[in-house]
Order: sequence, then structure tokens, then C-alpha cells
Amino acid sequence: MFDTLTESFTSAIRKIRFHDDEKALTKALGELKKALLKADVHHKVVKDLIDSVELQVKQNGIGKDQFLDALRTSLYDLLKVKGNSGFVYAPQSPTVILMTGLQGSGKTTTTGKLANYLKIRQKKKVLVVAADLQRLAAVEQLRQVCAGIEVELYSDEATKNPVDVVKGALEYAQKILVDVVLIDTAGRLAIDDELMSELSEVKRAANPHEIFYVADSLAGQDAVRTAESFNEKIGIDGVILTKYDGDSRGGVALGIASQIQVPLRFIGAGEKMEDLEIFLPDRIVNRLMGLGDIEGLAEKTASIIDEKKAKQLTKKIKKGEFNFNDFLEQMESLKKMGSMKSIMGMIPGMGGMASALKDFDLENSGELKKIKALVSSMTMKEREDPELLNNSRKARLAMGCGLNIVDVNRILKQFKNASKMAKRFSGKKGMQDLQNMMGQMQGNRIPR
Ligand SMILES: Nc1nc2c(ncn2[C@@H]2O[C@H](COP(=O)(O)OP(=O)(O)O)[C@@H](O)[C@H]2O)c(=O)[nH]1
Ligand SMILES: [Mg+2]
Repeated sequence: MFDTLTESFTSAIRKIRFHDDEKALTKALGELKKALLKADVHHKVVKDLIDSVELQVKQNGIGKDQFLDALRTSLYDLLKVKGNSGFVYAPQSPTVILMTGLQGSGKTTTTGKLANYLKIRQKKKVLVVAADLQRLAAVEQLRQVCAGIEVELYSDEATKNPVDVVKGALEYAQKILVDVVLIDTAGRLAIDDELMSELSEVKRAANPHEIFYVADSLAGQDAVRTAESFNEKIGIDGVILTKYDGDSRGGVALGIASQIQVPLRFIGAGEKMEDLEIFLPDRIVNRLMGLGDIEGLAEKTASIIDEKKAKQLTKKIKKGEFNFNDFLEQMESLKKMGSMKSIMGMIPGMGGMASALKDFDLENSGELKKIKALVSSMTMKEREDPELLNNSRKARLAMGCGLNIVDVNRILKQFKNASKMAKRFSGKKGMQDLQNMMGQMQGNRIPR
């Protein structure tokens, strides 16, 4: 997700090779500055960051470690502004959140993503409220989003006034005891008085715990300016940057919090409901520095993979009993984690692989479809015992699933390799093996 920024940091750090080499430091800082400006970080933010790194390095002596430490603290200071991080619950349920932003910024999509995040990863009961009555299709769009993630929607066709909808929704939320109420509001193409007065009224009626501003990262520094006016006019508690997947520069994420002094809370990087990342400064700093985010990955996995099932699976793998049903199930759970690219960035040293996997989409991958077709053509016995598959059975499967025998053999071989790998990594030396393997791939990691 932060490929471009991470590359800039990594390459600047590589410039510093020797101790007390002031020339190298100047060069590294110069390169960093250029790269950040190119990434669309605001020039004032760049200057502050560079000055802060330089000052710290000079205080502690020039060297790679000092540079790394200085960069880490300066980045952290830049991202950590006063305010909440992640999702914060009100002392008393329900926590009411108002989603605001310009039209097309991604409010409705993000409302769905956030509801999905709270439901799946935090096990909360969520009510989504359709308070965008400006566009005819808006309620219907939200209804579809909610149906897709199986979250309840509150809407009221009988009124054209969002204030009435919000009042009704809050009463209903008390009745059915929900943890979180997310209110999707109307936006305009640009800020105008009508929008602001409608929002103020909705705000008064909702009395929200927090107001999130949804900003389109493709708008670059314009997004920052609009966020600033929303903050002045109605007050915002957090920013959610959307469409980050399409923003090859990515610098807005670095500067926005310090520019408007409101924390960045989440980042949307894709059109799917899973494509929402929590933005926690200390974790993001690690990712920016190419160190991955094991904690985030573990959280993501934990919410999707059932712990008991995972243990059973490990046992099976160790015994060499990993079969096609397990294989399919693993593929399905991977799908729920969102795009491959977003996962790779969280694995230490794998950030650089992310761009290579940009277009690898498990859900629509032809390979996955082939695998599924093949497995569905197998008998239950064959699924449980891959060893049964002799040549005549393979020929029958090929006919049954419409693949040629070359494909069938290739998939079966892949499966064999996968189960061998899994067995190797599940053993005592597994972690060591995995680390060795990653070490070999770590072209992009910051050398220490
Ligand atoms: N690629 C990408 N598209 C997004 C993202 N968030 C929203 N969109 C798309 O942006 C468009 C506008 O989103 P919508 O939620 O309707 O915006 P709203 O008018 O603010 O409610 C839709 O086509 C969404 O699919 C994102 O993070 N990545
Ligand atoms: Mg909308």
C-alpha cells in the first residue's frame, strides 16, 4: 500500500554507508526530500520532516542506525497528532458515527467497509443509517452494500428530511441494542452553505460520538484543503482516506494529519468491503520503513481463520494428511482477507513484492476456478486421500471438469508442493526455515 513511500525511505537510507560522513547525510536528505515532494507530500510537511531527521542525526552522530532512528521518530511525530486512533467506542452504547464528505469521495462504500470491519473483526452489532436523501439512488446503493455484508440498514422512505431519519434510527438502535450506529450522509460536489447547514442539523440530531471525514486521496492536496474546511465548519474527529489503491504517489497519507491536526484513522484501498486498513501510526511507521506489520496481519488472520480449525489443520499437515478439502478451504479464507497486494505489504520484507502482485486477484483468478472445478469433480474419497489419484482417475477428472490432462497434472503437482511446504513450515524448525526463505527474498528491506 505504501510502496512508493517505502521505496523512497529505503533508498535514502542506503545512501548512508559510513560513520561521520556528512556528505552522505546531505545526499540522503536531499534524495528523501525530492522523493517526498514527488509523492505529493506538502512542501511544509517535507521541510519539517527533513529538518527533524537532520537535527536528530546530527545530535546523535551520523550513521545508519542513527538515521533509521531519527526517521522513525520523526515519522511517528508526523503521523501522531492529538486525537483518537483506530476505532474508539463511546463509554455508553451505541457509539454513533457520522460519515461526512464530498459526493463521490467514497462515503457510502466506506460506511459499508467500516460496518464490515466492526462486524467481522470486532464482533460488534452495527446499524447503518441511510441519511443521504439527496440522490434518489443513494438509499438503494446503501441497501445493496448492507445486504452484501449482512448488516442491518435503517431507512425511511416516508420522509425527505435526514434529521427525521436520524431521530428514528437512534430510537430504533436503542430498541434493538446495537453497539455502533453508522450514519451515511449526503455530499455535494463542492462545499456549499446548504450542505453545511444540513450537516449541522444532522449533527445536532445525531449527537455523534465522532465525525469522520471521508476524503478521496486522488484529490491530493485538494483533499487536505476540503478536510480543513469541514473541520472548521462542523468539526471532524478523524479522516478516512479512500481510493488509496489508485494513488500511486500516496503522499497525502503522510501529511494530512499534521496539516489539519486531525488523525488519519483508516485507509480504503480497493472497491471491496475487505479493503479497509486501520491506520495506527506506530504500525504504519514500520510498514513505511519496509518492516511489515506482523501484528496487523495476525489480527486480520485471526478474525478470518478460526483458531480451533487452524490447530486441527496444523495437526493434519504435520501428519501429512492435508487434503483437497483443506486446500480449497484455505483458498476461500485467503479470499476473505482482501487483495493479495494488501496482505503482502504487511509481511516483513515482502513490501516490494506487492507491486508485482498488483493484478493477482484470488477471487477472479482463473487458476482458482480451475482448482475448484477439479476438486468438485473428485469423489469424497479422492478429496480426502490425494494418493488415490492414479492415471485413470486423473483422466476421468480431466473429462469431468473440462480441463486438459496437463492442467490436471500441474494442479496436482502444485498441491503436492504446497502440502510439502506446509509440512516443512509446521515443524520445529519451521519458523527458522521461513525466516531463511524470507531473508533470501528481502531485496527491499532496510539493511541494518
Ligand atoms: N478503487 C477504489 N474505489 C473506491 C474506494 N472507495 C470508494 N470507491 C469508489 O468510488 C465511487 C464513489 O463511492 P461512493 O461510496 O458511492 O461515494 P459517496 O458519494 O461519497 O457515497 C464508487 O464507484 C466506489 O466503488 C476505494 O478505496 N478504492
Ligand atoms: Mg453516497
